[in-house]
Amino acid sequence: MTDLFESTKPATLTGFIGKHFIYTYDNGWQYEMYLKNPRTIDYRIHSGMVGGRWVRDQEAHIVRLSDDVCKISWDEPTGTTVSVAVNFAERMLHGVIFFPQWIALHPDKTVCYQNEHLDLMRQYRDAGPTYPKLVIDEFAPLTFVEECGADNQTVINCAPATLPADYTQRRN
Ligand code: FER
Repeated sequence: MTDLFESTKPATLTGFIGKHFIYTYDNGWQYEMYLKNPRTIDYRIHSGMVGGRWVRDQEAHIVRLSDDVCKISWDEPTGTTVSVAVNFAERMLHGVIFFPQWIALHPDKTVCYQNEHLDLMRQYRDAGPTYPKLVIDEFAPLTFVEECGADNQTVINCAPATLPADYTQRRN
């Protein structure tokens, strides 16, 4: 029986935890993710259907697929589910996002600092409609990657709109 609050294999994740990266899906949607610890991610959405949304301390399932490749999967309070496979050697990821129908109809309802609206997001989720889901399947090059260490609260700590204009333009 897997402990619900433990990563599957935390010892295999040392090369991935602390990574902070910015990426733009081939459909133009720009995202930013921080692998906070073996069980947790923070993120911001800079553009796209739910641009402006940001989240801290989302529980996630993070696994190592090779020395350079990990997979991050999670179930949002909104009912959106996401699975992202990241290849740090090739600086490329592939994400699949499964949006409930209510978000496809009213994406603006999820554009907020989610941590302050968790109960509302669960109410929206339970009210639906859930189906048909909107499935987004896209590759994204990583345009910026840095190491920030584990459990760093300063990496994702403000809304996307309050960042300097050139924040997402940094390339490395
Ligand atoms: C991602 C793809 C989708 C991502 C987050 C989402 C942080 C969506 C989240 C949401 O709308 O709830 O790569 O990375």
